[in-house]
Amino acid sequence: MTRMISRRGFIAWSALLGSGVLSGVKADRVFSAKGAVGRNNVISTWRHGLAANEAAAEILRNGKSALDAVEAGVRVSEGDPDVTSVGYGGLPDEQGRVTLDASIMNSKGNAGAVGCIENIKHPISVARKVMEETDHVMIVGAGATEFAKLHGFKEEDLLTEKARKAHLEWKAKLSDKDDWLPPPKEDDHDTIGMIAQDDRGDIAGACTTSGLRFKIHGRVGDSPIVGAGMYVDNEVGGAAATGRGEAVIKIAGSHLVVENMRRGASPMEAIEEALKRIIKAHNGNPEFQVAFIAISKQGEFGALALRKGFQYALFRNGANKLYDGEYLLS
Ligand code: SD4
Repeated sequence: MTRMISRRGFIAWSALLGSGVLSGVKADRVFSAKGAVGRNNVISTWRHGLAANEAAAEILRNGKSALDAVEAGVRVSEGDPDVTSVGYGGLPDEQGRVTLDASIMNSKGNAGAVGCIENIKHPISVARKVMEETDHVMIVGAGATEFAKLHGFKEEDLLTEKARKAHLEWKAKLSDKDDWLPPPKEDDHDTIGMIAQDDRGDIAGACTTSGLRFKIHGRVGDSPIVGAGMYVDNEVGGAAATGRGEAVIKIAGSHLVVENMRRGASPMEAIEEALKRIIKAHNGNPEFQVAFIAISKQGEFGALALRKGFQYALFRNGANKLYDGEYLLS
């Protein structure tokens, strides 16, 4: 059943957040007044977004740009071996190879991305190099690793013992009943998408992932595709996605969220409309998770998922908190 978040619902939702009732979290005014440009705000996906937000906030406190903040922020998840869907420690593809996707976008509308890169721990920084050192947007596969090495990145084995064992176990259980894209378990969707707004009100975004576990070798998801996994327009806002990348790519999800905001939708309304496109495209009942986070230029926030279980981390007014995401399908 689709839960309707009507305009009235949005008002009630924001009132709940304001009163701290929702998720048992004491939230201050999450939605700032229209016209008031937010300062030093960071939103990111999932629980590991908390540590990533801390790193991003530290950069912002030092007066640096939203771009520096999102890069530093998501690098924390990339470097954490316990985060099994991002960077080092990410679960491998069907061949046991860890292949990573990442994209970054600055407030000037420039973007860089890498797809299916191997043996490089911080693909987000390679994506930034693509943006700043070339006139290309995206480099993939062996070319991306080669590009990274030429720019001084160290080649290293990213397959942890935990990830290797998980792959072996998956292989041992292989049968013709296996689904290449099985429904998510709670801990399967951990891509980090992050949108930050700095002291000047400028917005930047980053998204980095090892993608779907045990995917077909060479599969690239939404995360490195500018406009799908992440998008920023500094006049309007930014958005990032997590979950089933194929569904996000097909609606150019993050771009759609930003364009909805351009037409006057709040971040929550903008996300709801995008998610409803996915619901419609899957006969009213997509059997997977997708969630978006968004920040508007005015410093408003939104985070919404198709299904229960999504969490996001929000750094605002000096406080960094984890929230349970609202969702549309029950
Ligand atoms: C992908 N969107 O590769 C990513 C997966 C993901 O949390 O978000 N996991 O499709």
